[in-house]
Amino acid sequence: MATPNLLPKAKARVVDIHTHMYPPEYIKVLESRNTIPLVRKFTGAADPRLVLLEAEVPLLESHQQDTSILPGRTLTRHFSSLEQKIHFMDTHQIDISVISLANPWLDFLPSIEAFPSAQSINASFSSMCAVHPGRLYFFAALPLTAPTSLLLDSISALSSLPYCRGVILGTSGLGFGLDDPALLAIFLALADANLPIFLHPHYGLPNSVFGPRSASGEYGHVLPLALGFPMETTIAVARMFLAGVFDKVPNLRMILAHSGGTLPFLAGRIESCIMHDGHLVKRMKDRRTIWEVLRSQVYLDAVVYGEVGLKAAVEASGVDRLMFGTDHPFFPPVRGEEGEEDGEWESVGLNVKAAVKAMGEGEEYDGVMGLNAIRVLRLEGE
Ligand code: 5CU
Repeated sequence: MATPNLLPKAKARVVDIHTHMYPPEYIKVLESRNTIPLVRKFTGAADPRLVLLEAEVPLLESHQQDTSILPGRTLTRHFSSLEQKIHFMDTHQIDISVISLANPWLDFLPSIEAFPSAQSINASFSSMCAVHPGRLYFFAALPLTAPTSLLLDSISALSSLPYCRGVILGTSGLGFGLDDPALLAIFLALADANLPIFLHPHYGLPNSVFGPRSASGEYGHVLPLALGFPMETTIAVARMFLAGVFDKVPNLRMILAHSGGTLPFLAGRIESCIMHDGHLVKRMKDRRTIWEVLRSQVYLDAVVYGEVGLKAAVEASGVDRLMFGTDHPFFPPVRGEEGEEDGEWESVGLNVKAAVKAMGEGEEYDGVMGLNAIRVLRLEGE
């Protein structure tokens, strides 16, 4: 059953900056695969399943013996259908969406395939945006495994696409993370092109930290998604900060998924650890603090599902740097009633309620729900 009166309507326009799609050609690739990420039909399930995460591998391997818990999640038409995206937006009174390819993007493809695939996916997103001008924009796929010269050309091409407003990146970089000095040229090019990075997790933490009961599926997706994802983002940004990336590329702008993982909560601890490490005090003596970086180069989405986390995000980055998101098509209703996915989603309602509780329904709420994104991502007037 749909939750009634889910969204207090913001007085200004509502923008969803964290909303994913897998274009049909990407789903075809997943269907052809035997290792994660993959799409597969399982006995006992009406719809194919999308299996993405390393944490899902143990269940994928044991499903023949035990079919009571299926690996992955249902691959609904919400993942690839433009019509469904617009229906979801209308249902939740979302005026504008900035769509992005979901994890794990093109990380699993050989570098020779990743670049043309990104071009095809970005072309698909451009065409989708053109069907609904003013309602859709996109963060482009940028496969860092491709040769740097191709990536630099592609960044310059992306900056002139009418609906492209940034790029979505995972945390793996060229295999050594985002503090790899080899990435500085890419970061500089993105900053020069005024294309922010939407940083999104995928790899989480090693399965061993979650234990055998999580591996058997007993704890569902709670540990990898609720804890592994945010820690991954936190670690990636902390590494960039310690490497001085933000000081070396002062115009680089990053939008962090899930309200920055745990950064707003842990920034003080990061600062304290730096201050108490003689070697870092010397090496980083002219640095800005992580608090300063959070308030000047970082934006956070408001996908944290609770008032306390959202207030921490507001305190860390400033209410004018926070932007609403849904994480659609992940986290659909689970009760499984016929047609329920076409109604209102509780996962959306949780983030809206958190915003109302954290900041009331005045100007700050309108900013977080849409006006900040319109300003930061230049969503006006195409
Ligand atoms: O349910 C999941 O695994 C996910 C995912 O993979 N990516 C995402 O953005 N949200 C949830």
